[in-house]
Amino acid sequence: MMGNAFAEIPELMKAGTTAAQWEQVRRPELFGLFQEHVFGRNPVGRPEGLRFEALGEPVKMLDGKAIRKRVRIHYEGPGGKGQFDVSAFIPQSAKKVPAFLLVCFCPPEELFNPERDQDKSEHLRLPAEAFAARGYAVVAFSREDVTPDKKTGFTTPPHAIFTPNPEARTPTSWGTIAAWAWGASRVMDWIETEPLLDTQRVAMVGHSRCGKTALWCGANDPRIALTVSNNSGCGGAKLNRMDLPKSEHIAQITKNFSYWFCDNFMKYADNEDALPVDMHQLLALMAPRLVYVSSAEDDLWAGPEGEFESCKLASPAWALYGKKGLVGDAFPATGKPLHEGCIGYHIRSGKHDMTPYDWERFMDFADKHGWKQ
Ligand code: GTR
Repeated sequence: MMGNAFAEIPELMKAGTTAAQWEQVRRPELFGLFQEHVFGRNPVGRPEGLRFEALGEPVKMLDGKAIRKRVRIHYEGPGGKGQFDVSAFIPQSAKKVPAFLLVCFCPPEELFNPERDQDKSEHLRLPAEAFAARGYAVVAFSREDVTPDKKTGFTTPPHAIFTPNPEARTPTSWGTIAAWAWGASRVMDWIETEPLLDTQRVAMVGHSRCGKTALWCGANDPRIALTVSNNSGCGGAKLNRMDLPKSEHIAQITKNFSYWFCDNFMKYADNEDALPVDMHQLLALMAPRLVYVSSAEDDLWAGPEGEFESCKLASPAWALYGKKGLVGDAFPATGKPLHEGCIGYHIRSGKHDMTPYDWERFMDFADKHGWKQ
């Protein structure tokens, strides 16, 4: 794999595949390959005893332009009980509000702190005023609240609840990204109970390792109408078979973060060509729903060209439904988003991050595809 050339990319589908064949045969086959070789199989979907506890009364924010609600999600299974928290920032509106379901890095209660003061955490990069003005809610949870970002996480919930004996893990047992994505679907379960939110217009969003999580959640959960992966790179939107020497490869990600994936994924370190799938096929699992991929110019570790090529190669899945995937063949200029088709893409200047610029583009894309209030 040299000089930006592609190694042979696994085919998305055979010529002549129809939408029905895609849904009944090819999509399930691809989904199964991602379970078996990349992320692992979830032992549970919506668990028994799932319940939602309101944490206090809703609090007004931004002079009453929005409210913040806090909720604790409780669940149980063979190995005991688990819980994690959600913070929802919901603009005032006469109509049901579309929402971004955000898997984030800090405790969610820090994100929409009604005082919005002090610390340096990611909440300062969440443009609350813009969300309120444009009519978008943000429902956030912290990935570490679902399961810790370390290998020992397999001995804590939800792994310890649904796979109680870590010794019994197999090469296809779910990894940490799959558990985070499972947590996001439980947040979606809560969203479905919240009358202020528009359950038909929920976008799953994450940055970096959480961008990988967003993609796996979108592939698993058909209720996610738009999946946004920001700077997701290796194990996310970036094609593994594209030779981008400065970007992260499977050998590096499995050395540092083996537990994010199922054990089978380790087999593909320095052996990308043997992996039966590549990441354009992950994006295609979302068809005909909306997908958005965003890159940053200085984020060579995530491989912007590889993220873009995935969008191009996934696009025939949308054609099966008479829709357009990515519209635009050439890698776009920085700051010139591609928003025409059902797959959106932009690259901004700057480093690995998710900034107000990125959020504004996600909202532009959603607006363009009929989510504008
Ligand atoms: C890096 C990792 C990337 C990306 C990033 C992040 O260290 O190599 O794959 O996920 O962490 O999540 O910030």
